[in-house]
Amino acid sequence: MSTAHGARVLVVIPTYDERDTLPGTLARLRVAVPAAHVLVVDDASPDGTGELADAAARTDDQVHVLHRAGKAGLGTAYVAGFRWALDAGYDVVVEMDADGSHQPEELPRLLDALDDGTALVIGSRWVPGGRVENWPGHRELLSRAGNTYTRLALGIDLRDATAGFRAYRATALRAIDLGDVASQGYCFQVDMAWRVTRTGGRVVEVPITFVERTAGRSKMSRAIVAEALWKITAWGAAHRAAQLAAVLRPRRNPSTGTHDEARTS
Ligand SMILES: Nc1nc2c(ncn2[C@@H]2O[C@H](COP(=O)(O)OP(=O)(O)O)[C@@H](O)[C@H]2O)c(=O)[nH]1
Ligand SMILES: [Mg+2]
Repeated sequence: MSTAHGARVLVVIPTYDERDTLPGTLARLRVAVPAAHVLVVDDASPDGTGELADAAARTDDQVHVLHRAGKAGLGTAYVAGFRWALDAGYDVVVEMDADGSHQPEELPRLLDALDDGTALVIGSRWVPGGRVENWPGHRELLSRAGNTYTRLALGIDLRDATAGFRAYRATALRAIDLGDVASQGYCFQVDMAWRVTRTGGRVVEVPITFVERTAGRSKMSRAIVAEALWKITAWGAAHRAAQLAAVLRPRRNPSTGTHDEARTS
């Protein structure tokens, strides 16, 4: 139930057609972090992943399953998992893919980095020491370019804001209005990191080795990339406009009660 530090940890694993990858990931996770509980959020996978998860839950009371009616996207699957975790009173909530790209053996390092002063730990491919294994060149290019664009557009100092291997403090999730998070895919990861930052939470990146899946299929699509591009552009523009408005806003002079001239510095 609890880690060496006494925190109750729930690992949320969203699945859609992962029958070839989920059992191995679950088995490795239970060995790597035996105290952690697991919640599989399955979207009625046609390949029977949900039934496999139910079978695991029947023999292991630390494994739980949330069934949803149909494929509704990674973002809403995580939001549903986060709500479940907060209702059940977990202290730490982990995001992890089913497909083996996020290695359960690296989770203890993420949890160790989640100290009292940290809201979110991101397992990062693009900090020194982080790397990818067997990832197609076009995926690496997309990830690197997407992260550079995100950093410039939003002005956040994260090397891998789109990464999906993460540990949140429950208090950091409670500080966010989850009902307001409508993004999917990569955009969801950026959205959450940015929300944590704006609510004053500290975000830390630790290096990981991301391993390309050896079974099953990626659900990444053009629509997911397009959503990330237009939303991050819109958020960045709104953020810059708000910053500019704050600089230009007339300031009240406390001694005279009158407004000073607009300042630009
Ligand atoms: N529940 C749920 N899980 C999803 C959905 N889309 C993707 N996933 C899961 O999210 C994780 C990451 O997806 P994946 O296709 O590997 O994306 P990639 O790593 O960017 O290629 C995997 O465990 C998928 O099964 C969805 O719509 N619903
Ligand atoms: Mg994957």
